[in-house]
Amino acid sequence: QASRDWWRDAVIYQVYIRSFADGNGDGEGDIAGLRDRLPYLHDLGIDALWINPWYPSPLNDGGYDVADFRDIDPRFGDLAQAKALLDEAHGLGLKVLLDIVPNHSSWDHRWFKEALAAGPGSPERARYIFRDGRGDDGELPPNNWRSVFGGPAWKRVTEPDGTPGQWFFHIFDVSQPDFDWENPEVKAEFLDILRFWFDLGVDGFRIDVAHGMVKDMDGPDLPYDESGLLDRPSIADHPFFDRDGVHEIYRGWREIADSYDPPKLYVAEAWVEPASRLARYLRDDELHSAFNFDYLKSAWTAADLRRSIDDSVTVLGSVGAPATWVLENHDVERVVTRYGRTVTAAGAGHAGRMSGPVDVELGTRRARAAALLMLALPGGAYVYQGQELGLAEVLDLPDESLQDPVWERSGHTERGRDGCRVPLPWAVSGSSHGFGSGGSWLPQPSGWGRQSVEAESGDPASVLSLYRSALRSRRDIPSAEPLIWLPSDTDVLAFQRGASFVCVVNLGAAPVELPAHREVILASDPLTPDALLPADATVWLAV
Ligand code: TEU
Repeated sequence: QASRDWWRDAVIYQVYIRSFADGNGDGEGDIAGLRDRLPYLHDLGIDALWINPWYPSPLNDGGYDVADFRDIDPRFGDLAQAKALLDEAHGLGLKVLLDIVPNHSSWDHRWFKEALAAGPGSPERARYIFRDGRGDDGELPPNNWRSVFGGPAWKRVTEPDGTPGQWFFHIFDVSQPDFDWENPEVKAEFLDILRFWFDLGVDGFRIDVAHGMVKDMDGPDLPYDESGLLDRPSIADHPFFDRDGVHEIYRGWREIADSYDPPKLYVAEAWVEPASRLARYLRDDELHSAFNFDYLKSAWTAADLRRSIDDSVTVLGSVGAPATWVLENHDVERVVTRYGRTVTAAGAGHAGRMSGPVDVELGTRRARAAALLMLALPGGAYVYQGQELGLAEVLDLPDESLQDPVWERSGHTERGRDGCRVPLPWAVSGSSHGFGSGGSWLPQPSGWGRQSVEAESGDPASVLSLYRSALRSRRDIPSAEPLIWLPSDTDVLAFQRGASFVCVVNLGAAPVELPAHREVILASDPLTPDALLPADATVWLAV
């Protein structure tokens, strides 16, 4: 990975640190646990890690409520351990990306406490978005905007003199006040935070809500649907998502990244549609790459996947950015469950969750096929911890264990995102299946040990073995060769990369024939006795 463009076809493994591995036995994952497991990640065959927020935080939103952007939460470790982790990862040839959260802080951040104490009109308040309320006594929020997690996007504060006062704005949880990005102090602060981590040796950042930050606070009231939720920007000229001004910020950030040798990397988490809007972020003087959520949201059909693949390759390619492929992250339902829904589309819900019966066996076959498809496509790919074990969404967490603010803020109508954040099973048996000696902060389901790293490592037919083989064989796919579609049935996707590599995915219900004179490199499921590709399976072929 000596190349400066290592990220263009990298496989990046997402570490949700709180649930990865617990080194100190407090029931929460930590840096010590991650350091112990670096050899596992190295053997898996990934190129880089992206670590979810590990900063001091009350963890109201899993650490996306940051109280100090330049430190580590004591539950996860300290800066010395972070440095040691970076050195060890680099020693194994793994790059490390962190998660930066520039749209908001925690209400425990020193700046926010100062803002409350200093009162209306102060420079301290000007770092956030405070406004007077409507109504005779300012008792109504400044407008009707709602939080992504449910409820109003405004919270009234008590002024230092004890009277009810101004309102502050929060796109997400009430404990996550939004910064005012018009304020030069906010801009300067984040440039400094970027340098702080780059100087420590971090290789890049995943940018949280990269389409946020810049707002038109004078914008009009918004038309909400019945549920009152506006999860995604569904209107043109949205007052707080994907505004033009955000691009200027990234031009400043890119200068900093490019001032290092080798240059640092930025990956945008931007729920922006269509692809042409997303492409505006991906320029030589802005961000390098972005998660492909259109692909994540595609249905398990040849038509949908093909359209999404073509869109990404063409539109992102036209601006010189690599396509990226994402099936899971800490916000969405695990792919085994998503593709295992026997009734789809109905009730597509918040945070990518749906309702309806799940066939885990079917979902697992599709998830295996989807993994081989994703890893055969040109560009970079992301793997969320546990995806390589084929973990399903944990749908039956007890109510009292749920931590995601979505559960509370939606008035208990949405169960939230905890089901994909359950601590990993490392061992067949023992305390929390090898996660750590002190239990696990979310309860693990029964049978979790069968999907542990230990169990799957010894089983050549496991999802883990499939990922290991695929990540190894992927290195032989000519990365510079574009995807060329081959003629196929409507329910089949078939393409080649270079002269010798072919990938075939069967999304139909019946087994299909494979191109002749090819040798099987890897298949997500065994071929039928007469060498047909079964339904919901993918095969890699060589001449
Ligand atoms: O997510 C931003 C986002 O737009 C969502 O996918 C959101 O999580 C979902 O709609 C909630 O139902 C990022 C982080 O990935 C997420 O974990 C944080 O909660 C959020 O930002 C706030 O920082």
